[in-house]
Amino acid sequence: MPVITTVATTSFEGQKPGTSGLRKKVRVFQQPHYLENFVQAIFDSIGDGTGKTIVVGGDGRFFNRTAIQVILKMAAANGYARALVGRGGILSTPAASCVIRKYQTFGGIILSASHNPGGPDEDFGIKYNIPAGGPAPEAVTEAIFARTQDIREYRIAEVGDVDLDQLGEQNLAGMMVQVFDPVADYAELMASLFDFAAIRALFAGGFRMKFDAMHAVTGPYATAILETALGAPAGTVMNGVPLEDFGHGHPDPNLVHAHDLVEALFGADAPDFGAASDGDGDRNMILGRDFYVTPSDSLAVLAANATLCPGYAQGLAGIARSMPTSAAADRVAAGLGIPCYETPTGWKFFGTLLDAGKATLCGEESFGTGSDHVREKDGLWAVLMWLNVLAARRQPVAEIVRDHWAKYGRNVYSRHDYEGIDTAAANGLMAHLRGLELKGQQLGGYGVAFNDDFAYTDPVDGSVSTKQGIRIVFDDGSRIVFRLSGTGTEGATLRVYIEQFQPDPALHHLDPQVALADLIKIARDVAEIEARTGRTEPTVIT
Ligand code: G16
Repeated sequence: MPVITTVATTSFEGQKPGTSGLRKKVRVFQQPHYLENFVQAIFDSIGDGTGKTIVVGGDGRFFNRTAIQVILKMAAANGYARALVGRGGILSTPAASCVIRKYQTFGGIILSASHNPGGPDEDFGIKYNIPAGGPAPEAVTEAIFARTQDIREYRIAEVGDVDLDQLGEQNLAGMMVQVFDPVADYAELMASLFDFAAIRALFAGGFRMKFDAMHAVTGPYATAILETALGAPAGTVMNGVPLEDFGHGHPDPNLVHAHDLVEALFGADAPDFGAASDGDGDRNMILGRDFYVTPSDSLAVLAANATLCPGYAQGLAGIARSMPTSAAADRVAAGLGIPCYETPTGWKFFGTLLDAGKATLCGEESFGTGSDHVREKDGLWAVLMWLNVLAARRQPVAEIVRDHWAKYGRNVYSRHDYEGIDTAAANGLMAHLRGLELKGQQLGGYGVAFNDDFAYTDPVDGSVSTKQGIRIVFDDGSRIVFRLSGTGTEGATLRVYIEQFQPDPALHHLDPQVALADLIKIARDVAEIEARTGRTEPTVIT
């Protein structure tokens, strides 16, 4: 007989979910009871799981398998009837969302620290997604956090481990564990949205691409879809085998960390198209030959071309973007005569808009793009949508983007990150900005229209979120946004977002760092970045 044990425990400080779940160093999660407390807090907060089904999987990083065994044993002890687990413990974040929705489960637990590095000395994370498939809204994460503070016990089944590599059903202390192919349902969904025949024809005609899976979760998905289903030559997928430490890499698809891909696309004999995804497969970076597409522009271009894809042929109900994302998508929405919503940073804020049918496409400057097909951002989906557009338009990526700017104007945009700064200094800097009253003042020749701390009222459920980023908006519509990252695990990361609209096509070719130089200086000065953080330069510029 399996033994269900109730284990006495005491609460840990700081189990507060951030922008996307609880992210900490692996060593923090390895403390006795640390993971168990948080998992029990999830189970206690989401309602009675008796007889229900839960999805479990992760991005394959170090501690993924260990955590999955614990979660399964705790799910069994908490009365769940069934758990769906990706083979090898692998499940990308968008695929988890797909499976949660398709099989109408009681949500899912996803193990990932996204784009943060993995390994014994690196990061781990855990988040709960609701039955609609999306990240838990703030009311749920707050309930989970509150529970972690008064937790006294957790329940776990004292049984042997599940064989995570064996497809099929296994009984675990009375709960049925079904180990399934993590790619199949997701691949089927993609084939229903995009013109696979046209993309196959594109590859058959000699079109060349590189997809950098960064040794993270998308390797198996990209290989199955791009190479097997769509006929891209073997080797199109680079770094396609998921590794527990991502091959010592930092699985963040940006110009700094996806260096193998950047070298290929900006080097001699570059392929036509390049893309990368992150640790858990929800982010994407899009490159053309010798050309980088900002995530903000990518959202706008995809929105403007969406009807070329079968899944979006009926048109879009609306577009949603996070506040720090550029307003390029707003111009497309205006052109299409559809609404554009501005939400706080975090995919969870798109959920209500998608559920209510108010938005079809969503995007964030942080390399996130997605649609109402799931309730997470989706890296490979964005790549396939680009491929569908390329197959239909038969133009180079750079030309498509330049045509777009010529039609709508260019929202010149850049993000400067100051990573790993002292937390007290970062909080002090934000408090300083919050205290400024700049309206009507001149900063470096720019008149300030207003400054505020962004607050959002969800138009569907009325929930209010405050302190979502400092905005300084100038008379010409240019703006600077400051916020602290909610996904880091060490010190604080200051993000500075700089944007200026450029209607003149003769100036569209300018390097954003040059075009935005005045605003960048204003940002550094007004926030007193050097004096407060000791940093003279950002660590990452995208
Ligand atoms: C998470 C959220 C995203 C959000 C990003 C921003 O991404 O899911 O919606 O835009 O964090 O992070 P930060 O607070 O660091 O700016 P991911 O890919 O890390 O899950």
